[in-house]
Amino acid sequence: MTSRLVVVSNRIGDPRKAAAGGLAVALGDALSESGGLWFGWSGKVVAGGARGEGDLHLQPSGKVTLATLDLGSDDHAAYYAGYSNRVLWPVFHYRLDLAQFDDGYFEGYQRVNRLFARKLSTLLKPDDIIWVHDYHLIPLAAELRALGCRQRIGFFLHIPMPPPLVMAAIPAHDMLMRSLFAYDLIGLQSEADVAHFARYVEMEAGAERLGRDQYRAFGQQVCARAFPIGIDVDEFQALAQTPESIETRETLRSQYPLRQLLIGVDRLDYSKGLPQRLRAFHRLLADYPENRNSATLIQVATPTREGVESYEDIRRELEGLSGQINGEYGELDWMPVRYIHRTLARRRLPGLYRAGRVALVTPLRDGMNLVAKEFVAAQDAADPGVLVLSRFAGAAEQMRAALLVNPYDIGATAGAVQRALRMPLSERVERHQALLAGVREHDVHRWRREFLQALQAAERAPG
Ligand code: GDG
Repeated sequence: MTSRLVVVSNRIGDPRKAAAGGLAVALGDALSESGGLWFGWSGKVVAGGARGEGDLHLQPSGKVTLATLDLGSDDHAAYYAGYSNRVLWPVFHYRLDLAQFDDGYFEGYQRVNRLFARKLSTLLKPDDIIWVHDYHLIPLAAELRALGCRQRIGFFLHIPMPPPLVMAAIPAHDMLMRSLFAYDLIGLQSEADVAHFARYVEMEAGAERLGRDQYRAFGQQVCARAFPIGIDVDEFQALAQTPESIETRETLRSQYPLRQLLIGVDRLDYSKGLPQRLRAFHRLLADYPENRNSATLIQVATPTREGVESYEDIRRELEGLSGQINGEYGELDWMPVRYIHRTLARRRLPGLYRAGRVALVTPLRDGMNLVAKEFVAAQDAADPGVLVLSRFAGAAEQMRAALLVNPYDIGATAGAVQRALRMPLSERVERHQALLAGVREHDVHRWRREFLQALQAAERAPG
């Protein structure tokens, strides 16, 4: 590709630092290969009202230039903590009950998107190719077009696209969907997401379908397709060979020689189904007593979005549930739940995954879920662990060889965990081979390559 790649995302992350988040991990891998410009919020909040202004910092980092903006405190509160995390995140994860529709949030969201567009437009070259990421920045292309930008602009949504009538509950849903048509390409995680998008634009905007993945509405044309995100399998397997990873696995194995480890690794988010998972584990101990004094759940719940009320609530609920299970079933020498509310070093993750007999990846709704793929990549192929995966994770479309569960069905999930713990070696190997082949096939390199090829090839919107 000859054009320069410009990536825009809310946060710019160094994927090798401890900060968790599938987006930072995947984008860091993509950009360090191709070079270019990475533009986003600096992570710094400066005193100030709703300024719609911010200082731009440029910093070279290898082949990539990092361009970051500080945000004023009111802008940050309305755009990030407000509209992004109290409206779009819950609604796109089907949690209308948690959404707080507030006009001030929406105004801040638009103001910051306009600010991003204004600052970014000063850095653009005519043949740049621009790749915008995620729900924080849906209106960015429309704002850039208003400033005269004619470059190709693609958008990738990392979280689910909700069904039309859930989307329609957002007071500004028509404006959000209309602004998606300023892009040349919309990438979604799964076929289910594409179906929701297609139904929305056909029902609510009278869109015309032009061929398999072209849509025409609001006087514009856009291509929308599924590009399931993946991981860098070789990089993750190399990480499994680091001393920290090996030490983590060996320590866990020596501490729990007679025990079966169940592993969960998630941001502490209500979309991840953590209370339901703990209830299913409780049910496992209650209904299948042979697991008492044996099955141990290590749940890492990485702190995230602290200060947003619904996150405080889920944290309290989890602390209560793990205390309850440990109180009821714990012995002097065995605690059923190890609940860790901290971020682990990334180098320790493969060792943790590999020590696990079973991984519990049971979100109530998830765009994709990279933990499921990382778990599979980290296993010993000769004696692999078993993946219990929610059918509501985007990953379930590809990972059919996992034990798929409905995480709302506590009894059935406990039954699947019981089956996973007792699965014969031959079945574990067979399922793992199928899963690993899929994780390799749909890796992060393919995701990036296919998205960028499709963006290059997208028919230009008129204008
Ligand atoms: C969004 C979508 C989509 C977790 N705890 C620690 C840690 N992690 C890492 C995992 C994994 C990443 O964070 C989490 O990725 P997920 O895909 O599970 O979830 P989200 O953060 O919600 O990401 C999601 C993704 O975007 C990509 O498109 O799959 O559906 O919601 O890589 O390993 N990393 C470290 N310490 C931890 O404690 N170092």
